[in-house]
Amino acid sequence: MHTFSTTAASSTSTTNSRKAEWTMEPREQTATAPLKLYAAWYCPFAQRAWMALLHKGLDFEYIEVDPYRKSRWWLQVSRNHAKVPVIVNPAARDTASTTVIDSTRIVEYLEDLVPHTRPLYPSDPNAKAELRFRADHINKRVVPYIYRLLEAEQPGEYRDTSTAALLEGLEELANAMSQSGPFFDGTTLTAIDILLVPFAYRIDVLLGHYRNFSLPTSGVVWSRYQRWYETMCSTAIFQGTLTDPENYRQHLIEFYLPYSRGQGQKDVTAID
Ligand SMILES: N[C@@H](CCC(=O)N[C@@H](CS)C(=O)NCC(=O)O)C(=O)O
Repeated sequence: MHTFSTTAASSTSTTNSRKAEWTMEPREQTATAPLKLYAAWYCPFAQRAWMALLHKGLDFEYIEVDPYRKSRWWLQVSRNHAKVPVIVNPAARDTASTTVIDSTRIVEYLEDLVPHTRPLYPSDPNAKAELRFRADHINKRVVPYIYRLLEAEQPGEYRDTSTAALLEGLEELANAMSQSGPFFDGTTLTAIDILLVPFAYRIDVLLGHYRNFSLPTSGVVWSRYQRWYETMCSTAIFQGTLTDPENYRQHLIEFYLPYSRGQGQKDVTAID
């Protein structure tokens, strides 16, 4: 059984028993009520938002939903986007409630909310622009190819081109990683680590299982990537998002079986 129910009657709020472990006294939080994170346990995009919340030590309520059930309630919560993650910052005395959709925007929003608490973006505008460039790279040149390769059940051109594009996109990232590490940009964890690791994990677990895919191991660049990946998987904020940690890997594999047969969500495979 998952710690988090995946049946998720869409209006059910799941109060997690481990919540106390994740929440720290917010230093800069503006709203008095906790943020609401609408998420799904298997979703790498939601994992980004969750990790960022943990990193920032913000007080939040985790609400498990089935984003594919387009109930009126869910459409209304998600501003008709109907995808997890969604963050809602409830109305406070002098502010209206705010709803933020899209994982990359959510990470930025959490930074803006508490910029001085364990910053995720560099203050230097040039370094920040560089980080955003890498974030776009992950979203456009890595993520779609993971889903493409996952849905490529039959060997052939689609599978081969997806594999090649994924390797190319990842190698470019690995080349840009700090040489001394352990994080992407050096000694401090930044947004780029959070944006990448949920997908690095799906490459390892899902593509490893369904496509017998593994990354090259030789050479300085791939060793760097591997070291980064192991570091990130061992962080408390990554581990803290693995619902039912001992069985998470297996549950993920089971959940993505339809995807591996070409029956998954299509828009995640789209490329600009
Ligand atoms: N670009 C979005 C993608 C989010 C996304 O596709 N989430 C999936 C679950 S992993 C979802 O909610 N799918 C529901 C649907 O497409 O109907 C983000 O970064 O947050």
